[in-house]
Amino acid sequence: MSQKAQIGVTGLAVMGRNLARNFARHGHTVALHNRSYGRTKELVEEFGHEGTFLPAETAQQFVESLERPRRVVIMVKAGPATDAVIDEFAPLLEEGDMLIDAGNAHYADTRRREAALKAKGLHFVGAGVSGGEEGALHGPSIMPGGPKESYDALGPLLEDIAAKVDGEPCCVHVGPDGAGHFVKMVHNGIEYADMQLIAEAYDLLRQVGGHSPAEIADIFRSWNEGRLGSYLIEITAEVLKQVDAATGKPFVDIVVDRAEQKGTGRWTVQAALDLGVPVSGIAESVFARAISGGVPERTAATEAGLPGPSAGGEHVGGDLTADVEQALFASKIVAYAQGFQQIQAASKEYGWDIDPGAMAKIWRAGCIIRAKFLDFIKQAYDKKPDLATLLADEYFLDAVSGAQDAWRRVVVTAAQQGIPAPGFSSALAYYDSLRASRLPAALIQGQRDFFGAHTYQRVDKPGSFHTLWAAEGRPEVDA
Ligand code: NBP
Repeated sequence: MSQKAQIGVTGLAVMGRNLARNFARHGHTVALHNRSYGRTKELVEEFGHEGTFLPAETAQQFVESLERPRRVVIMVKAGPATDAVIDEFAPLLEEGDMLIDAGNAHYADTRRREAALKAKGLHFVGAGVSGGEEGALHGPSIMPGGPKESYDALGPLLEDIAAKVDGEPCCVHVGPDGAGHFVKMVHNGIEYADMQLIAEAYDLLRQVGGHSPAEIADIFRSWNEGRLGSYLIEITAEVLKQVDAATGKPFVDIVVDRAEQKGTGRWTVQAALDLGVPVSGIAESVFARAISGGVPERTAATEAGLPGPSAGGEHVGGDLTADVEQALFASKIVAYAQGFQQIQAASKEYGWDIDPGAMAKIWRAGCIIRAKFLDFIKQAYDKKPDLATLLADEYFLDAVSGAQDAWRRVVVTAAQQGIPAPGFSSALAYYDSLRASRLPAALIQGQRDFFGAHTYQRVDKPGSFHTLWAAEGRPEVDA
């Protein structure tokens, strides 16, 4: 075969197909492969005119059609399929070639695969890709991990097809081994939190404010013009204004109110627990979905007639819509602050040296959580790369302190009216915990020392101490 491809894609379902087309549309010759040849054939028949494709029926032909170092993008169902593809391709590749897993892999799998392939002289790049099928075709946000040398050979191609903001690509080398997939996972966790907070805002505007879905769509549309401007706010307005053609009812009213939580949101919380990072916003959003899907429990609660508040009451002290906007913005800041803290903790744990500002930069377009305020996150980390929490940055401090009275009113109204707002209330609790000069953790340490001799530290002198709780006078000893 004379003509060689700069890059190849194996796995040509919706994501792989669109990525391959995106590379071709940018002038790259793209080798194509899929387990079953039908998808490869279909792609060439339907979209062959968009660029230069080299379809291959076998893995061997595919590998032979690639220039060296070979760049093989794997876009298959995450999990055992990825291992199957790696096992098939690794023996056909040569030293310095690259396998790029662009699926939604767990970062621990990516670490394992990278280590195994490194031993064989191959580069393995776990690349987070966000933006769904539209993003894959028109410009996703790309979060590649793996060895830095592989980014030198691969980065320019990825940057070519990535989304752009002011000409700058939403793609950067995140860090070694699993760093890219870790950041993609946290991105998805933040997405969960953002969606939950938006849903709570809608619920309050509907149940307390008495607004119709169409009116709330207008409110979201106006918020989208301001500091909350983001893809998720924009599509929320679209979903809320949608009317069901069959019944004439608002679309949101004909959809079963059970959300799924199988994937990366859950992984984010599991990883956060291991790292000891309180991502309460993301956790609440995963749990809220789990509650929504808990049909037996919800049915039992309805049948038992769990009562709501005896008196409803009004939202007092401020305009509900303006207050909900403040609560939403403040809670969103908390969710992002927690997500970035998790990225920083993992970066430290695994020695990834991730630049948090660069992550905010590559999320500004192409991905689901693209939002205006990511510019401010980028600026915050540019000013202070080791910022302990975003809430300490001037912009976010001002935003949250300006929002806090409204935020509290919203949480009070939700509690008084019996409307679940776990995202808003847990974000507020996190904010109050961070700013507290004393936390009741002191009492917990006392309890732990009482029943388990776990010791405690004193506020007035260094060292570890234990109180002899059973002894007369309960003397304290150095532990
Ligand atoms: P799917 O996740 O539905 O996977 C289908 C592809 O995997 C087909 O090409 C299929 O080949 C191949 N495959 C399977 Br299944 N088992 C295989 C095996 N044992 N060996 C070789 N190939 C195998 O495709 P998708 O929806 O395009 O998603 C691809 C990846 O992108 C996934 O990891 C997914 O999580 C991720 N994703 C990301 C986003 C995003 O927003 N970033 C959105 C959607 C998906 P076949 O044609 O022969 O059956």
